[in-house]
Amino acid sequence: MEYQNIFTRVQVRGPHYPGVPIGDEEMWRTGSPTDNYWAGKLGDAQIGPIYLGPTGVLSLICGFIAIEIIGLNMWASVNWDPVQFVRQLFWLALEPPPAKYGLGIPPLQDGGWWLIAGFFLTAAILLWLVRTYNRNKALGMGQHLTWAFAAAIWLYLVLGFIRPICMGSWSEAVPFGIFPHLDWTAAFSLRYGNLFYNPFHMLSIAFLYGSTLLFAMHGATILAVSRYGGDREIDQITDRGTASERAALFWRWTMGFNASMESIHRWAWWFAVLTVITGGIGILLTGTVVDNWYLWAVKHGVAPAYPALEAVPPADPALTGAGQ
Ligand code: 07D
Ligand code: 07D
Repeated sequence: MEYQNIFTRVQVRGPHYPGVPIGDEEMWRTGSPTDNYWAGKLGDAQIGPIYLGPTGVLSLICGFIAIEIIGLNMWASVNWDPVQFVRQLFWLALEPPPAKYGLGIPPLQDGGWWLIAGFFLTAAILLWLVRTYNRNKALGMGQHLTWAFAAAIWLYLVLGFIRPICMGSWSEAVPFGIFPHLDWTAAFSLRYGNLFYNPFHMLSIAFLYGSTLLFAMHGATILAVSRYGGDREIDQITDRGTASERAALFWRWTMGFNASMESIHRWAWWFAVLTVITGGIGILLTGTVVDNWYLWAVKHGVAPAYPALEAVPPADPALTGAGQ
């Protein structure tokens, strides 16, 4: 059968394939496969069977409990009015406890629900990490996905768990809510003297931007040689005149250097992973080691100091004659 890629209007419809045999664990692989037209537009048209397994099921249950607690608290905050719940959903929040409780257990209505929801969300995420590990292992794969996910979880844990513990208060953590978590992000930056001057925020941004650049370069390069089968990576790696060689030559001719078919994926992995690793370091240092990133930057010659206010008194309009 002729090979089709995502830009053709023909959908790939092979015989359904459940995946390699997994012996005793077969019972966890559920659902008979179906074909979906829209899934076929984006990738493989076959949906399922999915492997849930004990950690998958537990993770979903914990995630459901977390969302339920968050949602019900938000709904309660608009007096159980369903219309206002939907209308104000993006603005509603479940806030962490106020500072007076420190790391203690607060009453349910005053941050207790936040703590419980946080526990279940974290359990869900960690169980999903274990599931990622197990599925990679079962397929004989490396653990690159597990480590990458763990890196993101590092930032998540710094934001909502590790740093609040270092600061001695849950009130330092992020609220649940769409816009409230953005307000928290902006307030955090202001409170600690402008996060732009945090060198780890700078690094994180460089890796984030770098990730989009690498993704664009790699995606575009492979699509550009898909007419030579470049998307079928394996048989293209060593041969002369192949898609791979053209892809490599393009970059060597353009900038004198080219990644290899393997190393480009290492570039991508490291950039993505370093975004959240450096980010987590930056957040962990904030308020614990550095109180004001602007003053830190002035001290280290990164930012210019503003003139001291009292050195430049505002001109008195009565004396300058302004407005007369
Ligand atoms: C596209 C993969 C799919 C994932 C999606 C997100 C939820 C939340 C809400 C229960 C790229 C699923 C969303 C599960 C459900 C409730 C109340 C990934 C893709 C589609 N943020 N953030 C968003 C989270 C932090 C910031 C959007 C999570 C920090 C800014 C979404 C976390 C800071 C902006 C979201 C988290 C921060 C956003 C889109 C956890 C600093 C935006 C995310 C667990 C890093 C953007 C309205 C997306 C937006 C946005 C989720 C943490 C800053 C709601 C789950 C505390 C500045 N964040 N965020 O597409 O539109 O990611 O906000 O740490 O502008 Mg955020
Ligand atoms: C949040 C990792 C955790 C997510 C996990 C996934 C689920 C399930 C469900 C799909 C995103 C959980 C999954 C729950 C999903 C389904 C079904 C990764 C997360 C485990 N900043 N800033 C960053 C920029 C400013 C601030 C990073 C730019 C201002 C704070 C990034 C600008 C102020 C924090 C970045 C800018 C400010 C950050 C995040 C520009 C606000 C952080 C990297 C151009 C006024 C975070 C060190 C990331 C960080 C962070 C970019 C501006 C505040 C590089 C481009 C000055 C408080 N900012 N920022 O990948 O690490 O997040 O900082 O202005 O905490 Mg910033």
